[in-house]
Amino acid sequence: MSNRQPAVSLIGVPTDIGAGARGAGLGPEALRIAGLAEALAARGVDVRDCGNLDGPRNPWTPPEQGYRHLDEVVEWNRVLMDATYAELQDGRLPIMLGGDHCLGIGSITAVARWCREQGRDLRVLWLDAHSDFNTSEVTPSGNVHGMPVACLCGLGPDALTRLGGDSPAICPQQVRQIGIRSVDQEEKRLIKQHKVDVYDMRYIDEAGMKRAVEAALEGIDGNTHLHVSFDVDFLDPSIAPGVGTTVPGGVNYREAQLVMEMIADTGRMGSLDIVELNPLLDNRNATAVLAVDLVESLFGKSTLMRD
Ligand code: Z70
Ligand code: MN
Ligand code: MN
Ligand code: MN
Repeated sequence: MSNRQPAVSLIGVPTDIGAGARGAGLGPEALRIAGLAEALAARGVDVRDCGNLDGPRNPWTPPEQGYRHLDEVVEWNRVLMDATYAELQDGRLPIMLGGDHCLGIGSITAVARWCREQGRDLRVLWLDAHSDFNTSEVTPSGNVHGMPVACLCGLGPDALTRLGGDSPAICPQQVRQIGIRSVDQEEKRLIKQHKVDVYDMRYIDEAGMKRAVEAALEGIDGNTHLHVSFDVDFLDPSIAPGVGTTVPGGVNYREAQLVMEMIADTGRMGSLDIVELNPLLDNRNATAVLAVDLVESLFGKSTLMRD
């Protein structure tokens, strides 16, 4: 085992503030119980568990002007942005333990700022059943976990698009989405208008996961910081039932392992989100155990010794 592994920091964000179902706030503890820190340590990774961040409770109220819980969403993301930035400054690879996917705004805003300061190129790999590109005008739910990519690209309320000061935090050309199979009607129009690069399930069926990942990783080099935002509903519900919205026809076990192994092979992953795990809907923590298994592959575990 090599010592080329980066030191990692686990940042627990126990909230379902942007979700459509309660329970994702229990995700960080479920991932810990599934042995995330121990699995990474066993691979020679220096692991710091920063514990859980604190933030407002979920008031579970209906949307106001197209957003549910906007003030609370902003507060959680502000706290997460600061924690993520601090770990990056400390030379560590932050792993955000969600929590719902609205938290991608805070983590990626921090990563984008850090990359700008370091002169690094940022590429965001969005592994998800959903595109998460809604705005308050078109959202069917008001749930901010359906909006983080749009917010990061400058579409959304100032409080979220300007979380890090500058807006946009990233541009759509830096994003690659894989596993997509549920996009709302108006959201599709926005995705096309902003030219987000989407490798949906049809692409994966026709071309194969290998081609999808090769295309998504094309152009990265030694100066690239790769941020992986892993929404657990990327996976097929038959293997990952513990998510708020199951969408059939998802990524299977072997495809998921391949994605993670190909990312590991680049050696460029600099930050990671694990989001939307909902232990209340899980089957004896199986989805958390699978997520840990996949993270091990992200950190270089493969069937055969390749190095
Ligand atoms: C739908 C919305 C969503 C989960 C993201 C769903 C969004 N597009 N659902 N992640 N689990 O309400 O915006
Ligand atoms: Mn810390
Ligand atoms: Mn998502
Ligand atoms: Mn999703």
